[in-house]
Amino acid sequence: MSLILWSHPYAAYGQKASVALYELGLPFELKLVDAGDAAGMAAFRAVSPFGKMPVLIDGDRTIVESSIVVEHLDRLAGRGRLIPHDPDAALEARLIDRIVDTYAGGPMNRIIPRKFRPAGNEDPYGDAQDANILAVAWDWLEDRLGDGRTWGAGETFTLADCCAAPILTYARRLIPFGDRPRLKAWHGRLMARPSFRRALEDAAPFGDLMPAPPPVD
Ligand SMILES: N[C@@H](CCC(=O)N[C@@H](CS)C(=O)NCC(=O)O)C(=O)O
Repeated sequence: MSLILWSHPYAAYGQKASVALYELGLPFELKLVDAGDAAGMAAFRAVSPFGKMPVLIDGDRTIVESSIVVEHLDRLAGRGRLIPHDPDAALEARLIDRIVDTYAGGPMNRIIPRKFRPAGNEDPYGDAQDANILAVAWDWLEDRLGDGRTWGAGETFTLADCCAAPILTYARRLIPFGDRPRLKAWHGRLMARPSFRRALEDAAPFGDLMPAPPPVD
C-alpha cells in the first residue's frame, strides 16, 4: 500500500515526518500543500481538521499530528526503530519529542507568524515570553544531554531526533544555542544525519523562507 504525505518540504513538522520516512526507508508520494492552489488546499483541508501538516494517508487511514505519524510509520516498518522496544527508552523518546515540540516548536510557531502581522499589531510582550520559553527549553535539553547520550533519547536515532532535527534548525535562528555545547553538538549530529540532509535537500529549491537572520552559532 503506497503512502501519501501531505506536506511542504520547508515545513518543520513536515520534515519531522519525512525524516522518519527516510530513516525507515518507506517510499511515499508527496502531496504539496500549496497555498496558491485552491483545489489542492480544499483537498488538504478535507483531510486535515486544523489545516496543519503533515498528514499521512495510508490506504483508508488518515493520520494527523506529526508524532502520531512517526509512531504509525515505526509500526509499519516493524516496530522498535523510532520508538524503542524498551519501555523506558520509548518513554524517553516520547518525552524529548514532547519537550521539543511544546517548548521549542510552540514558541517558534508563535513568534514566526507574528513577524508577518501588519504594522501596528506587533506583540513584543508575547515575543519576549516566547523567547524565554525557548531559552528554558535549550537549558533543559542541555541538562538532559548531560549523561553523554549520542542522540536525543539515547544511543539510537528515534522519534526524539525526527522532531528535533527541523525544530532546532529553525528555532536556533530565533534564540541561538549560546553557551550550550551539548545542545550544539547534538544539533551538529542531526545536521549530518542522511535522512535529515535529504529533507533539507527537498526544501532547498524553495529558498530561505524563514523571517530571521542566518544562524549565529
Ligand atoms: N501539532 C502539529 C503541528 C503541525 C504544524 O504546526 N504544522 C505547520 C507547518 S510546520 C502548519 O501546518 N502550518 C500551517 C498553518 O498553521 O496554517 C503536528 O505536530 O503535526
